[in-house]
Amino acid sequence: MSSTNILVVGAAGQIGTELVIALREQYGSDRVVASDLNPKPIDALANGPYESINVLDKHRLLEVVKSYKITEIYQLAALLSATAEQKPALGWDLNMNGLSNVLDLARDGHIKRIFWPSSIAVFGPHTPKVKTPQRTIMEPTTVYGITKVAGESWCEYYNKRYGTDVRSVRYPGIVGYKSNPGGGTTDYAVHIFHEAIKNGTYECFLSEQAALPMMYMPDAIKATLEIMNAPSDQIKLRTSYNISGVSFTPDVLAEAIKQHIPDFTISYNPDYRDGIAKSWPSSIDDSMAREDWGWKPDYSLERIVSDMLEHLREKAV
Ligand code: AKB
Repeated sequence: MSSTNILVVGAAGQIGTELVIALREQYGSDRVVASDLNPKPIDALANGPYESINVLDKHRLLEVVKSYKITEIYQLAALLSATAEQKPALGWDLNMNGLSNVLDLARDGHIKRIFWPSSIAVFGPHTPKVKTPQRTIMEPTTVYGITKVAGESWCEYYNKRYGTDVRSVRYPGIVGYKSNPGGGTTDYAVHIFHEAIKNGTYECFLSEQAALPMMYMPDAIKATLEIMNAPSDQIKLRTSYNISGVSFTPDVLAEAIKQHIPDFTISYNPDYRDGIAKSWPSSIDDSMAREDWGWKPDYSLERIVSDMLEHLREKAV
């Protein structure tokens, strides 16, 4: 019988919610502890153990790790790109010290394996934009991106110095219907679907040509589970792997939605998030993830759009 006991920190967020659902399917609900700041779980997390944890409180983290005999932590608690620009000091503190606290639990022998997400935000305006390679210029202009570059090196340092089994992927923008994103530059690509169904129109905070790498949630969950389940010797990079799904502009996404909702209209009112988007790649080369642990996405833009609309319509009735 598996002796894996999992703690997901930041479980009420966009990816955390769906990851807990998938992990509970794989390991059984009792073995996956969801945690977030809220004292009570959101509905989607209520079918298994839940603990209120602030990842900056290392004593509380250790208490929960010991009481559930946790072996693996998925550390997802973070301020995303847009929110961190509003609160840079908190962004730095939460994103760096949250990671450090979890890495220290592994260094000190309390847990065996860590998943920590990096992001396309590690790249910056001087990075080659198209098919951005795994190893290239990384000069991010956002505090979020800076914490992700530093965090990647911190993970690699712990792996080399203490043998910490930490694994990571650089998520692009994630599109999904079960949970809502919060505080990201790529969030428009989820909001647009909700507004298309509810009001038939959407005002976009990015400009129409802001091309960004994106991925459907099932692919993001698949990548996360695959990298965590891969044999350790296949994980040759202990910084973080580029992974790629699809790439599109708001304009192209709107056109794809119009194929299903012909009257749908979009208007553009770009704000500071457009500046962030312009500093990021438009597409990603993920050949190292493909070679090392067999990564391959399943969803095209057309499939994402029809699946999103179908599920959101079902939810609306
Ligand atoms: C964000 O927009 O901040 C995130 C990300 C790309 O990491 N979705």
